[in-house]
Amino acid sequence: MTAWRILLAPMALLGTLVTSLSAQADHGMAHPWQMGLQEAVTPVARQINDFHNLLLVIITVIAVFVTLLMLYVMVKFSAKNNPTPRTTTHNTLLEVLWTAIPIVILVVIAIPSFKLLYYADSTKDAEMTIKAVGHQWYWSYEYPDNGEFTFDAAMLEDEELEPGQPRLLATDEAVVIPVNTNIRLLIAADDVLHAWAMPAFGIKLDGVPGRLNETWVRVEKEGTYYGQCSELCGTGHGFMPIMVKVVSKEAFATWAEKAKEEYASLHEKTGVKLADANGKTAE
Ligand SMILES: [Cu+2]
Repeated sequence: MTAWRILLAPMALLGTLVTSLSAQADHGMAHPWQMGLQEAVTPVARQINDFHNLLLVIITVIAVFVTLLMLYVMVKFSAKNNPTPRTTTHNTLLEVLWTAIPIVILVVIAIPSFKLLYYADSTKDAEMTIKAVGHQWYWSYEYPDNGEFTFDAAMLEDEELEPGQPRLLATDEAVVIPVNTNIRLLIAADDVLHAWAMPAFGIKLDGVPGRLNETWVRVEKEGTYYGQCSELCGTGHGFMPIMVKVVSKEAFATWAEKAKEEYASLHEKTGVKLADANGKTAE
């Protein structure tokens, strides 16, 4: 009992420290001394956390089992304890078992893994669409459903940071999205490979020139979240972060009205007239 307490005390202390650190921060980003993954704020991220925890249990059991087995063999069959070894080479039962058991373990891993892949792939009932395009070295965003506007988001330099804004993560313009809304995310690039990665949302998807990748997001908690480009794209790779502000649906509607006036229109920028849901193009 006492031995357990001694073993558990530092872990409990660490747990308290980690909880208080994450409670302090209202930002979805990595923290000093963070244990585990960032707090999940989407259904996909939550399932990724659960899957990660399942793998953690499996890998721990395997590592402990193999370590104990090796220690046992090293002691029991050492030259001192076992001076004249037997010359047996095959054991059918053992060979069948050490083939079959890993297969069972892999199947146990594969089933939730594939389920999660399909779940994260796309949503059938998207309420709106946002397109993110990677450039060397900034992101641009398009809102085809909320006034067909587009804007660029570039990293803030150290001297431009406002108090509380994290270095290398904050951008001049934020991607504003409404809370509790199914959003289709289209990700592309116009020069080289980039990747739009947002740990708290469980998203990391490549932007590929000439190809449109799709995923989806439904954020359940308002706040500011930070991510980074996660595909090596050149010298500015570390300097094209992603900043997402998740706000209430009402605040989003107000922002979109303002953004329509403030930002460039997609028509003007691309010369393309977007078709609405009925295939009608706007004039
Ligand atoms: Cu990049």
